[in-house]
Amino acid sequence: MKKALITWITWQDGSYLAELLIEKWYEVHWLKRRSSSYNTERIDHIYEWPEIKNRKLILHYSDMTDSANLIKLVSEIKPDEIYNLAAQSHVWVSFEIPEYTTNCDAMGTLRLLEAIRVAWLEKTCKFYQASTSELFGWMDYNRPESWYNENSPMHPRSPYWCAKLYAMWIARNYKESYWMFCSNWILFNHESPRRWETFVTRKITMAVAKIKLWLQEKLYLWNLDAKRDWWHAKDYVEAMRLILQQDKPDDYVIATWESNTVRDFVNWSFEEVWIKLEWKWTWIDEKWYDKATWKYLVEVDPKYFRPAEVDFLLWDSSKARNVLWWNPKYSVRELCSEMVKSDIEKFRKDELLKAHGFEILNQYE
Ligand code: NAP
Ligand code: G4F
Repeated sequence: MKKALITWITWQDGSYLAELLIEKWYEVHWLKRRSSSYNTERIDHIYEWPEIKNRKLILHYSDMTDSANLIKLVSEIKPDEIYNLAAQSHVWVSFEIPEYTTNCDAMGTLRLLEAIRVAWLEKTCKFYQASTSELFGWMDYNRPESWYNENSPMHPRSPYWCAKLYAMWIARNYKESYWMFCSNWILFNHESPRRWETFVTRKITMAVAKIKLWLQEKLYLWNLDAKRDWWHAKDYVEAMRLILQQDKPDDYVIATWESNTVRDFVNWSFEEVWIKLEWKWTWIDEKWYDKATWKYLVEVDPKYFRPAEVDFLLWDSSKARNVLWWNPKYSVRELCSEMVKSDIEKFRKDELLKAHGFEILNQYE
């Protein structure tokens, strides 16, 4: 049985990856940092699986800022594969806490690589680093040849991306210096019902669900014209696994070639609940109202402005498709629909629970 170490599975990618690796008969070790509130709702169900009786999902307390603990764990577990997913991954937040973001995302990766060396696992342990598409900064809309690939020049535009750039290069450096198996995966935005609540897609689908259920009045956003290549996180974790099954380490761009605006995602989400939006310019910004009721539902709030923004990127992921035979299965509209439905379900249950207690909830389920 292969052993995998995933640095954190409490959120989106880690939870899907843990499911996938357990299905493939891995012994999965996962790291969790201490929290004063429960944050394991995305993985609690795995412990209920019948398969888990014969397979293993093992928890260890740790933190990417604690070198001694990482060395101890890697030496004890002796994993065959490490998937480094832990990060302070919110771009806007990284402008507020740049030092912590660098400590966790950049130095944390270095600590983990050193832990592999201290444990003498350089030749046996494969290392996967979750890198990000926005390392490349701007692109020229009008020049298709400027689509980015693994070798394009980089220009990160936030403390988070600067930290991720370091993490990517230190992994490349350890590959060249110590002949370690280190692969970087340069990812575009991937989303799901398990996405953290303040990323734009989940913020939108949660707001749409709450507006539909009369629990919220308006949704506040900012740059509605920003374009992203959103795809389902389930498609992406399959690529993660494939990257570590290759004979040689390498870096891969993972993207889908499709790009849509935040505005599109807002429209699709409201369409899921049969609300048709119409927009209107005021003297300062735009507002969107429900065509049927004339109620304003979406507005711009400058609070969310970023000191530097990446408006648009296009990616060339032909290497991943040709070498890994990776092809996404979900479309962006399916993703949006799944997220809205899941949020409606979630808030309905929460409301039932509040109103009638656990007895009714059990009947509902
Ligand atoms: P996420 O939802 O933000 O989850 C990040 C995980 O890192 C959480 O489980 C969090 O644990 C943990 N973490 C944060 N600070 C930590 C620390 N100091 N020590 C240990 N763990 C810590 O991220 P995601 O969307 O699943 O993405 C996974 C990885 O892919 C991240 O490295 C991200 O930067 C990268 N990535 C994601 C995307 C995307 O679109 N999703 C795109 C490109 C790259 P807690 O639960 O304790 O907070
Ligand atoms: O959902 P976002 O916050 O994601 P962003 O900044 O693209 O970063 C995500 O994807 C990266 C990979 O491409 C990852 F590296 C990173 O860890 C993270 O997972 O914002 C998407 C776009 C941005 O242009 C943002 O300015 O939506 C715009 N936006 C407009 N209004 C908003 C909002 N973003 C957020 N979070 N909240 C808003 O109200």
